[in-house]
Amino acid sequence: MDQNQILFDRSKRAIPGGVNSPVRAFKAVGGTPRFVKRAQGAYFWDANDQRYIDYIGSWGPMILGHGHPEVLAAVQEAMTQGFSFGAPTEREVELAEAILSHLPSMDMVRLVSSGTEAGMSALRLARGATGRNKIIKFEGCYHGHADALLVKAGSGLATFGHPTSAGVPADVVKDTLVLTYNDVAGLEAAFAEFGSEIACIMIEPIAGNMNFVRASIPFMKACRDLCTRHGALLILDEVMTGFRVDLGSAQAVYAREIPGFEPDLTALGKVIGGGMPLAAFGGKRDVMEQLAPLGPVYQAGTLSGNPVATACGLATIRAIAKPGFFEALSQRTRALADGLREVGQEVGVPISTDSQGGMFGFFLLDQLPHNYGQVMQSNGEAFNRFFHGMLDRGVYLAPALYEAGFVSGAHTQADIEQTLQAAKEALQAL
Ligand code: KE4
Repeated sequence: MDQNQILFDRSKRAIPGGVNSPVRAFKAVGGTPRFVKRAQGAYFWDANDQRYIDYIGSWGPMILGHGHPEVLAAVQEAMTQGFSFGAPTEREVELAEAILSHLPSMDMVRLVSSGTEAGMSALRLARGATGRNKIIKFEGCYHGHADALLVKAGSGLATFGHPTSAGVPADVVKDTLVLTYNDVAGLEAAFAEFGSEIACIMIEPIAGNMNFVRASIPFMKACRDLCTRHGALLILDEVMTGFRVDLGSAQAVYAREIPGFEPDLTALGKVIGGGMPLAAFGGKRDVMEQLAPLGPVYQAGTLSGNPVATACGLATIRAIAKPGFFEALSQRTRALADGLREVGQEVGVPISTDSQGGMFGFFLLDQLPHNYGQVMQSNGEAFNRFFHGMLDRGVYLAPALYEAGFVSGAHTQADIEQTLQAAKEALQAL
């Protein structure tokens, strides 16, 4: 009997859809979700004790691999001192200082418990600090499930969004403008029409929720310049890319191409928690000091800065900051991305790929897409067959064509070679 199916049937009686987050249900790709029994390094074992090479890594947090000894030891030690206090601790300060030491754009940071909370709080702060209501996001970018951000593009170019979810009143999204990613003209037109009313742009600098789509240099420069010119704030949602694509996050990648580039606010999550519920948002002092208890923008959280989660995050950041870690991770991830493209060429299936640091993406398209519409031209059926072909060969990729993939410091060259061999066989069987 398939223990995954048994658990899935049982779970569906107690939990909606059998999962605590929709993407885990395999609805996009079909089939039975794998219930993870345990994980170690680059691998996890499912309820049938089947081993998989894990390219999800909890959707980004497990950059060191599962069960890294230094992280495990730090968490075990922290637990013996107490699980949660609802009072400040030194380790929150240490983690805040560690984050700030790698992100020169940030003067201050506030810890929260999820990426949704980070994005939602940064958005409220931007509106509170500017006194404006309108916000700009881009189709294909996901910033968590706060109401104002669950929006799809309106009918026309600079029209306001419509809710993507039931339960979100139209009033809540009436000030959310959804534009096309990498469309400089569309962004300029929106600022020409609404500039003095726009509180912020919120953008994934490398859109991992479109699998892997980079903001072009001209587009990111336009985001920065238009915000500066019109008194709006630029918020980089680096929940996925933060400490994942570079030790300085994606903003460091863009600062190497755009002299002086800095966001006003950044949302972080995933890696900075090392797998525990911890996220953050931060930015310039004059903006951050608008937050309670100093300023008028309220934001709070019972488990914010949780002492066990901060131990996990701090140990993770210290480990990835060691000399050579990111160079080795980037090289291994690039080898996977380049290898997938080469295997596609070899078997005659066009695959375009890209990677930055420990994050990669691939598309069953002969060209890398630059926006959501182009991503969705991918052959979903072929992707699903490829996904299951890889799963059957012990390789766990993201169960949706619009999701990114993640390599950890624990993935070996042998794992990459095994993955590429599996990809060749899975593509040949398409
Ligand atoms: P959480 O609330 O799920 O911690 O973070 C929300 C979020 C915010 N911003 C970005 C750029 C994100 O990628 C996310 C969450 N990412 C998804 C994966 N695409 C998490 C997986 C899931 O929803 O189960």
